[in-house]
Amino acid sequence: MKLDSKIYLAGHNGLVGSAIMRNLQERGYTNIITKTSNDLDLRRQKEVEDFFEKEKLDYVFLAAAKVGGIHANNTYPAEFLYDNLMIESNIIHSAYLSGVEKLLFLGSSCIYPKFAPQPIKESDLLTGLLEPTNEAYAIAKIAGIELCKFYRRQYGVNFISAMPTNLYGINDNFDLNTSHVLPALIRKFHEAKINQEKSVVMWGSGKPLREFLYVDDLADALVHLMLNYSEETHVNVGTGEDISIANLAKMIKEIVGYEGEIVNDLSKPDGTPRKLLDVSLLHSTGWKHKTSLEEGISKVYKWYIGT
Ligand code: GFB
Repeated sequence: MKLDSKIYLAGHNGLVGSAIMRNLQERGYTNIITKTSNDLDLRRQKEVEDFFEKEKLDYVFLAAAKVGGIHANNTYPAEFLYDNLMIESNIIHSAYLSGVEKLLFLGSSCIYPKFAPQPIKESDLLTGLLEPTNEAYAIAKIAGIELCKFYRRQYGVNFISAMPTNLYGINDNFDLNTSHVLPALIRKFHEAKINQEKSVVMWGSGKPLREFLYVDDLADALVHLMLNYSEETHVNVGTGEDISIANLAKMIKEIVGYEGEIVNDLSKPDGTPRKLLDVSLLHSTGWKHKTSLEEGISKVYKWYIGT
């Protein structure tokens, strides 16, 4: 990828896309193409094919997706399946038709079986049943990986896939109904501190274990893979370390400086008990994360309160 290569960044306004944009700009890339969803609806095949045909793109980062936390996934499975299938099918097929040099597709660690052995290896894909709360999203993302794999096998194109663990960072979604746990808890503790509330509600038992990666580290890994990795196997991207939701809540509570209690809402689902990624393939390509969880949460909290 040359500094003036024509790079299409799909999903540039999102958590991941905006971090990829920062990373590409820091590295000196100058020809980055973006489109808002008003200008280009990625679910419409004709619009996407015409866009690729007209633009003659060299590289594609496929970071556009319908995403959300456990509640959103569980409540809107039709949209999570349909929107994601359409977006990835249209982009991957159009990239093939228009001769894109390399494409990177982004999945998610929820593609793996609910009870996969830990830490989860790339080869554990499709070896067991999925977690029901995010089955629709997982099926869509598995289809995306398989599209890249089979287009590569049948047509010889250089399409690769990366599977990030749970992400967080600036530009995250802080809407309590649709967000992931980390931004939700930052918001809840912050508001409880300001309003001097006695307690903050944590969904579920607090026992599930999750691995969290700072999104700027993810973006750096993705650009690294675009530059250095061209194999069929999708690559797990994570830190290799996890934490219980209860301990995450304690950490965020401390960083925010809230002094009240944490109470459980057991009517909310726990989801997968654990999804820690095996990151040895990623490390073998020469990349490792830099930001510790505490440091990352502090950065996001500072950004959230606007300092
Ligand atoms: O981050 P999260 O929504 O998604 O929830 P998943 C992680 C855990 O945190 C669950 C608990 O056990 C939640 O019950 N939790 C505690 C909370 N308090 C809260 C809260 O206030 N808000 C939220 N959202 N959770 C998603 C998948 O699963 O992970 C997606 O649904 C995707 O498909 C994404 O893979 C990365 O980690 O359970």
